[in-house]
Amino acid sequence: MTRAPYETRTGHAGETQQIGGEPLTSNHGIPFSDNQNSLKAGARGPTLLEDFLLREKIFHFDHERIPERIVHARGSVAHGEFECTDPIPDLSRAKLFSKKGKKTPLIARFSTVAGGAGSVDTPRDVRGFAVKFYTEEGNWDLVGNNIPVFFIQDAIKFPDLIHAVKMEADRGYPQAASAHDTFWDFVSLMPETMHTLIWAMSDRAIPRSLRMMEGFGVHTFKLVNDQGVEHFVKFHWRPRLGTQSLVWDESAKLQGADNDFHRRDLFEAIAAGDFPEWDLAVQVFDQELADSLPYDVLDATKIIPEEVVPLRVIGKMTLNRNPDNHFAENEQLAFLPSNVVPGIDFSDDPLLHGRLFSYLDTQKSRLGTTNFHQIPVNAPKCPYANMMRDGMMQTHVHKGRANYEPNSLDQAGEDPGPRAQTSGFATARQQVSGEKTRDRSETFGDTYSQPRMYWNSLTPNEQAHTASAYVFELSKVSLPHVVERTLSHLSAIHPDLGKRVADGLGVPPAKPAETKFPARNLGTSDALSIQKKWPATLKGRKVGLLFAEGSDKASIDKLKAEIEAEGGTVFTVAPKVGPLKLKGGEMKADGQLAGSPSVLFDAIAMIMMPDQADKLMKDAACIAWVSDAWAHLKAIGHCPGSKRILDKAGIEPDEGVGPNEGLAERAKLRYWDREPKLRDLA
Ligand code: HDE
Repeated sequence: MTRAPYETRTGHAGETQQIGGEPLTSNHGIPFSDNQNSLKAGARGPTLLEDFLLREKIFHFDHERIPERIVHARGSVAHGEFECTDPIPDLSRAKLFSKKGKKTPLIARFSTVAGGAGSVDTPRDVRGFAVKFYTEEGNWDLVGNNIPVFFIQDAIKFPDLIHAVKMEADRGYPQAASAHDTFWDFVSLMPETMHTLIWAMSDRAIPRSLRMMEGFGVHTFKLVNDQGVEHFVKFHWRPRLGTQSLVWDESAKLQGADNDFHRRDLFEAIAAGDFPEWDLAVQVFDQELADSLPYDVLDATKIIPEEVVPLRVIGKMTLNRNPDNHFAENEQLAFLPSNVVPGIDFSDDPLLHGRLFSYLDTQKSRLGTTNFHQIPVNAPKCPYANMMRDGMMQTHVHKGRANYEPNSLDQAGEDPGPRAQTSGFATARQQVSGEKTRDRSETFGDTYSQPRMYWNSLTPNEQAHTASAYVFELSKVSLPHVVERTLSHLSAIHPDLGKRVADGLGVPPAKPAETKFPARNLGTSDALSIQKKWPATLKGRKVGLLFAEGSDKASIDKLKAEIEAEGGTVFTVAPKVGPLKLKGGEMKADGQLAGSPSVLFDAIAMIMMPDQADKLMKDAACIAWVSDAWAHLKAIGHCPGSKRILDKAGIEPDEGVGPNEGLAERAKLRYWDREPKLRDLA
């Protein structure tokens, strides 16, 4: 569209200005002549109620906000596509899985759980991992998390869990944090939370990037083929960049350095054409296998280890388009776990059943209308029609006399309207019997064995991080009986865990909690550890490069090229953004030192002349830059001139620290072995 320049009045009486673009109009199409001044009785007189343009603008602004999500309020979205790589028509009649190479558009939203919409990106928290597939048979919403289990077994406990973790009811704090009395009071009274809790205390809950998180459907679902044969299924997302995490001190400091660390990282990667990818994998099993397991597949606090039921990759998700508008595509995006397509069905997981109600219900409260499905980001991309009519903000103009079904008006030559189809979604047939009861199945009873398996599967360094996270959280709990009760659960999971956390707090270990189901040894699963499968790669990782006036431009260019050749990116940092005069040219820095702490990067490098290094050594921001990178177990590169900064900060050379030559290789890793030298972990 060519945008004609138009004339508008500006600040002072009589002045006009030519501005590009279409003229502004009211929401009812009436052109504005002046968007700077309200209608007044004289230039210095009172404002007139008659000014319908002013009133409409303020009225609209006053109602810009809609209620944020009650949980998962803070999230980031991206559009993309799913490509089927290994069709499974034998298992499911869902068309998106029917042919190799078949593509389905989608939108993904990643979120934190506890904080509000304006809270930070890197607290210790479970992350939401929700994907809406716009299939040709309607929308399928796979609304999962980055942790494969959930805190509770029954939906009736969800409001209590969320009340307990959110800001405390009287004081209104803390925001986006589980380290407080009410959360630990609740979870220590609910032993079924212990499995998800140990995941949440591990490095899984402080992801390095949304692009580096696994995702899980959590519940057991069903796949159904066109003969009606059913299998149980668990869905898994595996990031092609590998699963990577932050260290705790880094994630805490990131909350000051960049509140939007994850959202920015996702947006910038997609804008740069560096599209994040995940494999979609399924664990498929039948009733016989389910019956043979020492836990219940309907219990969302349990996993099925990959070693028991292997993962089969069936497709790939690529996120390749950023949102155009945060409100329209993120705030108005509404997921419904009840959105399944023919070929996918629910199991009897009682947590899932509560969700089937809750999400539909919440959208009415957030989006204000039963017609939220007509909002572009929620609308199916296939035709849809039924006899549901009217309601607030209806945007369809339904035609014809018949708004009921069945009808026979077609005999009179009118449109008969939509009919139910035999090929449509049909719930898998299932015998159901039993007494009406609020009992919980005994098969859900074992709450300690799988947390023990998780603990035993971690590397020693991951165990130390996990035990230290419990210590951190419980050190913020002011009620001794809650601390003691929690310790008794940890001792029941594993005596070593219970003892280490108690030692870290400086209290005696507690006796294991009494239980009908003491922890059994279920062995270990290497797939549960992040560090055991941590990839050595620069892809998706960022190196911070500090330079100053007089630095050698050729060395900067060379290091940049080496890092980029391995798929990494370089962010340059200098005391002033410049352009600065360098040896061999001029350069502008991407960021200023005080505003670009090293927590923003996966590795750091310095290139500068000794006189500039001497000057910078007096700047606390520079010392913090290197000592934080050291403490966060990152690779560090230096030139001969900048080595003295490392000496001043007391940084000893190790495998990760050395000259800039070779940094592109070293920057592919974190240096876990360095940690005992610099941090006293539990
Ligand atoms: Fe949710 N959850 N949830 N949840 N959940 C919501 O729906 C709820 C649960 C999850 O990016 C709400 O639209 C109940 C498990 C994600 O928009 C709400 C129960 C899992 C998102 C709701 C659960 C999740 C939500 C809030 C216990 C992982 C963000 C706003 C039965 C499998 C979706 C909304 C987005 C959001 C209810 C448990 C994941 C209130 C009642 C288990 C990723 O309806």
